[in-house]
Amino acid sequence: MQNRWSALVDKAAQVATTSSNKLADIVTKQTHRFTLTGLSRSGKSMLFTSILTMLKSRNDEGYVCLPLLRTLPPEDIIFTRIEPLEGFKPFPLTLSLEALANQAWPAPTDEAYGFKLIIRVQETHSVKRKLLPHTDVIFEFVDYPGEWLTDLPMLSKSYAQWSDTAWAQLSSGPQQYYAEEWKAFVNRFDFEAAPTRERIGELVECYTRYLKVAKSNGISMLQPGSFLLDTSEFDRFEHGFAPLPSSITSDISHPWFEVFNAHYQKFGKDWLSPIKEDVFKETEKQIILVDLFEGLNHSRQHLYQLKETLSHLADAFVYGKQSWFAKRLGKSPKIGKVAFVATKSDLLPAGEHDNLLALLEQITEGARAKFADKPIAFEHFLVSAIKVTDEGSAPQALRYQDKDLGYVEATFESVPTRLKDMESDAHFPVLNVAVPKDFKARILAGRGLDRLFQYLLTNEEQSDGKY
Ligand SMILES: Nc1nc2c(ncn2[C@@H]2O[C@H](COP(=O)(O)OP(=O)(O)OP(=O)(O)O)[C@@H](O)[C@H]2O)c(=O)[nH]1
Ligand SMILES: [Mg+2]
Repeated sequence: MQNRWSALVDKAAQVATTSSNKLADIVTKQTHRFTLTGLSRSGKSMLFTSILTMLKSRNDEGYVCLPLLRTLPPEDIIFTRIEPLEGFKPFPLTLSLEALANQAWPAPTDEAYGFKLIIRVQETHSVKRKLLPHTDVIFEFVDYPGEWLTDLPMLSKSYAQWSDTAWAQLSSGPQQYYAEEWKAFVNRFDFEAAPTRERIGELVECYTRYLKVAKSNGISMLQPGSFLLDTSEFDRFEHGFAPLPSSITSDISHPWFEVFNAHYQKFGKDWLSPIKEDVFKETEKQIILVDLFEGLNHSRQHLYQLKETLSHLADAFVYGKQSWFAKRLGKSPKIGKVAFVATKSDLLPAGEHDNLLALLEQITEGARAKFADKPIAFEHFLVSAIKVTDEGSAPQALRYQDKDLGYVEATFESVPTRLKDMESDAHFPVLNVAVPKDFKARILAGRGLDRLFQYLLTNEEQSDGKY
């Protein structure tokens, strides 16, 4: 109990040289920045909506029986406050709640939003309490379109490297079936003719069509993801590019190589670099949200594809890693922490959660292997930002409101815990659930948020991924 805040209030000691009278008025501030990372549709915005709704409910209605902040007894919290985050538009909570009230899911995110959560905690340790009665723990949260994350690795690749990789990728795995039109288009395309604005536009539009079709079919490794966002400020009509066959990318004097190379550089410099600076700043702990259901719903190949994507993006996930590691290694023996969190766990009966967790651990294997030589502790756990299902008549069953708003029951087979156990042509049907009318109560019934907060707030280790 006494040490609960030890990880957070270490800094208090730094100011303990001033007289204690003055210190009684001082509120120590500690800012922790967390960007919940996750691919598009992984559940970032819904999770933010839930966190904010829970906190508001806690403040406005004194609703303390939340799973949230179980590690933080109400008597230790003087207040929680939500404030805007400088440099960011406020998170559109009202819009999200309006959507939910209309039984629709919040819209996909198309730009960056932020908010600050300030938790003023009472110092429980008697000596420190005398000196520093309060500590403001400030969390900065940033939400962003998942497509931006997918693009970050492009910053460390040349156009030719990116193009060759993207071409190889779209020619393999389940995505090859969605790339047929694009490849046929390129085969017919006359690269001898000059790259006019119009012809560049045609090529870029055809490639973007591939990206869109592949995305709607559950493919995650799609670059540039920014082209999928019609609101993107990067003008893909003016400065777009696409991967080209290696016969062209191997000739740096080819006019099409020259023009796409120039556009690619501009994309990196004017669009991606500022996003990386502003949104993907260095953070202390990493939380990576993973949606396993899209893959389960499609095929084993889709899950392998997700595993590959996470591994490709591993460097982007653990952003700011250079200085992050240096700082941690240089100043303290603490190790870095990365949590992989499978979202939407309410879509499965509780009895299947262990299997989902095992699958998550398998999907992250490649990403974790990339950091085998780094001092990082990985955690895996499950979360549901909202619980849209109810228990069914049997342990393997769930009840829910389907799209036609009928209240139905579904019975589940066991989730495959190993990818190789899943038959190659099998898929695991995933519920298509409507947002229930009592969405607010269902947000408060979300699972795993306490675990998430505990992870953010303390340095305690957890031994398993269950809530
Ligand atoms: N059952 C269930 N579905 C969820 C939950 N969270 C999200 N979803 C579903 O997943 C979809 C995507 O969630 P978002 O929170 O919008 O995902 P995101 O990561 O913000 O996606 P982008 O904004 O596109 O990057 C939602 O529209 C819901 O259909 C959850 O806790 N339970
Ligand atoms: Mg979003």
